[in-house]
Amino acid sequence: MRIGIVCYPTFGGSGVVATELGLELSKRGHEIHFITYSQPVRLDLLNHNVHFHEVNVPEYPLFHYQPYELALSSKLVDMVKLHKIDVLHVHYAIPHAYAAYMAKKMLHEEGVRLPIVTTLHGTDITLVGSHPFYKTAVEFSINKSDAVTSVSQSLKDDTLRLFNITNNIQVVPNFIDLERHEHHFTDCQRAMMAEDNERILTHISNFRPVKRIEDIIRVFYNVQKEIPAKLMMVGDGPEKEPAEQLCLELGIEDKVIFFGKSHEIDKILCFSDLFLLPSETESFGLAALEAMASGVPVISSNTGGIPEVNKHGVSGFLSNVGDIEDMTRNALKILRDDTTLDSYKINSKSEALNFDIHAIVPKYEAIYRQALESCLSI
Ligand code: GMT
Repeated sequence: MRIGIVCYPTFGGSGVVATELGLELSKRGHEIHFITYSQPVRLDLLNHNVHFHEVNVPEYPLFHYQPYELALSSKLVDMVKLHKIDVLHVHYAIPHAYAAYMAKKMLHEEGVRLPIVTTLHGTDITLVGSHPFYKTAVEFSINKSDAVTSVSQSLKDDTLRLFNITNNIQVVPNFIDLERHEHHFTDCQRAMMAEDNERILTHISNFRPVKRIEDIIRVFYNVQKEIPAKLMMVGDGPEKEPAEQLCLELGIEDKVIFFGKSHEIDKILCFSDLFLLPSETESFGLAALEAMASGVPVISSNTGGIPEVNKHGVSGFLSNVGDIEDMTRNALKILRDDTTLDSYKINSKSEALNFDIHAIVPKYEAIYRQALESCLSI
């Protein structure tokens, strides 16, 4: 199939999922066309099966807001016609599903049928999409998609609760390329980060308020009072500076390393002992799955789709949002001795097997085929 993929090209989870999906589909013989405003961060390999088409939005002083949806839907029409794209898969409803619907309608005028598959990722539903300013358009574009998927059962439930949905939503969980998370380096270079007797705790995110960055610092503060430890903070966003300030106030600035955005997530996870994800809401928690695939147990909140990924008492522990004391207790339970830590590491890796890319991607292929058949039969 020739498949168009629309996503946010940044470090966010939805862009990562879309990129990994496209790359895997290309390995399975499909021709992939990424259509977005810049080259996705994890897309470093363009070849005869993987193409990138940039959406340009010319600046014009009359516009207070530059019309990205308009530019995107025009580009979609042009690319679908030029490359004979069979199906369009849009990740993150806003504004992608809406722009895709407009493109579909324009193409229909020219006798071209284009099925649209929309994948809901989380904040497009829970934080942004359900806002009264967007809700009508988001609901419309979900209902008008030829197929809709959500990355967890929890997100599906949220979508049905928050919107008037007349379309079927299929749950297709996020996935992981376990091969990529096998550590191929003989030395993780752990010694560069911490002393032998120190545990390494890690957090990776976009440092938005929803990630509850302060909770991470406070859990770590409690942990390092009990056992020698270091904290690796990976990513960037509005909560990074307040977090650095808090570390200074607590006197733990020497024990916390702020990396900023990194392309070396696998190396960082390679020397990590524990991953912290205390989010306010999380439709899935891809970062937790990436940690587990690298054999890193997870201390997380029990919100949204996280319990579908992190199994309490197996791959780590779940606590109520904001329960710093419970998260501290659980972290210490895992980190207290090497034998216990090793058993959680093994468990995390085997839980990650449930999300093997080779088992999940065929589900998307089946959805594309179904959408294509039903769209052509109308
Ligand atoms: O977590 C973020 O803030 C980024 C956001 C995104 O859309 O890129 O992530 C969402 O999609 C990810 C991939 O499906 C999920 O793993 C994250 O849980 C979800 N984030 C939230 O629901 C807050």
